[in-house]
Amino acid sequence: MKLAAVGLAAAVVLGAAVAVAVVVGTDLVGDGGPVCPAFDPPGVPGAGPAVVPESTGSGPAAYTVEVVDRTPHDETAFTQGLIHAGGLLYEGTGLYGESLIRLVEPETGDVLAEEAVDESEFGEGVAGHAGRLYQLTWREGQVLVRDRCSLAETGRMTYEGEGWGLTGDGSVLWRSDGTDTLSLHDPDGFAVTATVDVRDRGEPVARLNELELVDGQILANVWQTPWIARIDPATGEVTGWIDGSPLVEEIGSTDPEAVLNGIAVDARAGRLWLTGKRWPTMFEVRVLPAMGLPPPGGFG
Ligand SMILES: [Ca+2]
Repeated sequence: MKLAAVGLAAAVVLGAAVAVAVVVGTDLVGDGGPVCPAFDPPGVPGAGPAVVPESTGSGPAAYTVEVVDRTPHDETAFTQGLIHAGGLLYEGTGLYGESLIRLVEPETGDVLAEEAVDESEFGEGVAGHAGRLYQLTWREGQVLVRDRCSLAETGRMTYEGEGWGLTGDGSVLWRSDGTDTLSLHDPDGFAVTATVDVRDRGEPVARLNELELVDGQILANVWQTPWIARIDPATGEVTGWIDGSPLVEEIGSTDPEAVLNGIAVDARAGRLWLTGKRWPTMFEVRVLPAMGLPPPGGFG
C-alpha cells in the first residue's frame, strides 16, 4: 500500500509513467526514459509458493493447466524467450529480419521498450543474470548481452551449436538446443561447464525449447507439441508433464508454426504465464494434477 501511495503521489507530480514504475518496483526511471524492472529472484525452492504441486508417486506426474487470466499478446510476435521481472515481461522473438527484444506490460500487452536484433540473426531464448539480459541466437552462436533498462546490446559471448531456450538459477545458465541435451553455461564468458541428458522413463526427450526454472525444476516446452516437460536439472529425469492442450485448443490456430512456446514465472508470488508463437493471448495459469501422460520420451 505504501508503494501504491507513493506511486499515486508521483503520478500527480511527475506523470503516469513514473507511477507505474514505482508501483511495480522498478528502480530507474526518468520522465520519458527507460522503464527498468529489477530481475525477479530465480525460481528455486523457497523463493515463494510452489507453482507446480509436488507429486508423491513414482515416475513423472501428470498435470494440466487452468486459466487464471487472459491478457493481450502481440499475434505477430514469434515468441522464443519469456521471463517475468518486477511485474513486467521481457519477451524475445525470432525469425530473420523480425527478431526483437521487448519489455511488455502483461496486463495490456503494451510494449514499453523494444530493440531489434540484426536481420542476419534469429533471436531465441532470454534470461536475466546479474542485472544483464541475455538473448540467444538460433544458429549464429552468439549470446547478445543487453542493458536491461535500455535493451541496448552491451556485449557478446559465443557458443557452439544452436540456441533455443535459456534459464538460470543465479549461478549457472541452462541452454536448450532442440535436442534432448541441456548445456550448463558459466554466465561469465558462457563456457559450457556440463551437460545433462533429459530422459523420460528411460527415453530421450528431444526438441526441448523455451525454458524456465520453476520450483528448482526446469520447465521446457517441447517444440510442436502442447506438452511442457518438468525436468530435474541435477539428473535430467523428467519428473512431470504439463499438458498445455487446453490453451492450444482455445487458440485454435491453423498455423503450424503457432505453437505453445513461452514460460515465465514470478517465483515470489507463485504465478506462471504461458503463451505461444503468434498467439493473440497471454495466459496466466494455475498448474493442477491431472491424468494422462505422453508416451515415454514424448513424441518420437
Ligand atoms: Ca522462459
